[in-house]
Amino acid sequence: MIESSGAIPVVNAWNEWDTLQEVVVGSATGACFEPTEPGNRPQTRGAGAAPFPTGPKPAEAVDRANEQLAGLAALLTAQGVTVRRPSPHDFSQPVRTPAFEAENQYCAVCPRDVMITLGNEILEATMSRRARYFEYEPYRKLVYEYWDADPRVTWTVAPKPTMADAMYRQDFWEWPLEERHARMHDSEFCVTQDEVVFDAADMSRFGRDILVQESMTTNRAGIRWLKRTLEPKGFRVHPVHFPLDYFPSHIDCTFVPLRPGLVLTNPERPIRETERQMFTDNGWRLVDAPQPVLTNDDMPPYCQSSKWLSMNVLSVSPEKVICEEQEKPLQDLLYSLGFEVLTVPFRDVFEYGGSLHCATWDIRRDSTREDYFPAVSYRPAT
Ligand code: DAV
Repeated sequence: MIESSGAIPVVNAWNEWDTLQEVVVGSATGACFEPTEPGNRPQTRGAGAAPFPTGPKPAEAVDRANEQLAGLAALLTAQGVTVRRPSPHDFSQPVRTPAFEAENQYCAVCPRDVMITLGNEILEATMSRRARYFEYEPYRKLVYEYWDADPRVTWTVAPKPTMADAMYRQDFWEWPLEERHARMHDSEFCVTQDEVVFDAADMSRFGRDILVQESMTTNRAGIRWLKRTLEPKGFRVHPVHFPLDYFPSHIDCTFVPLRPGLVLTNPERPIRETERQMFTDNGWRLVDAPQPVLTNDDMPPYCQSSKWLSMNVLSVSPEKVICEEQEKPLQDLLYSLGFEVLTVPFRDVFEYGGSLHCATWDIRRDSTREDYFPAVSYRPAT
């Protein structure tokens, strides 16, 4: 039974770094290969590689990932953090709505993509892909438990988009790289602007300020919905862009806050100059991550994410960060910045699209809402 009488509400997280008390760690049980659909064209890595598989992942790949997820859960438990897990879900079931069909669903490895804690509120994202339409389901039992346990907890579900063919821009996948370069400031990707679309992992929390990346998985209508929903609650929502990332999806391999005043940045994906100013004007340091140990070609064959999963770290506190075991150059940088660094092996989770931050959803941190950007030029919702 969850305690509800504490000074800190059962659900309480205002940023990405304060001392972690309770977290959900994902699970690979029942995972399937992500199907090809208008919002996703998964490809096996390597020249002349076989077509991308469909249906359930092999038991051996699931077991390896689950072992590493259990290792992360054990490390967090040893740090005094309460760890929760998703409910079993049959991802091999097809999805059918009046507007579309998908041959199977995906997995519950990355709760970060779907669920976000914003203060004392749980928000379920719209999602952007058909196979992930019902991905909130493995987390609903937990949501009800938190919601039942403490009247201070609120729960918001974003409007579900149709995910009909017309919601997607099919030719996006055919654009040559030169065209992507020429259009890098347009922020037009595989989802059109007609419906509200966002994945939770495109957001990053900085107290009363929330960044939202415009991406393949979050459109401008999605950002507008977030602004209008969150600003009356006292948040300021800032759209951000990383123009050199031609396939942006989720902000947590690109711009990763580690403590007040410090963001780990991706040297190949600088933030738009005008958006950088909010940080420099408020005395924040942006520190580039070192090159990852793996190249993009070395990533697991079925992994659809980039080598920058290296910087997808999880903060246990403003002084302590969990980093993938083999990422020594990043560990050295974190030591030099004054962090205690904990490590776990996590490579076998990469083919499910995420590393340590993606595979978790922080429920409670010892955290209050603060203003880390007193000098900010800010445009409210339109
Ligand atoms: O850099 O490939 C991966 C994000 C996974 N949720 C990248 C982004």
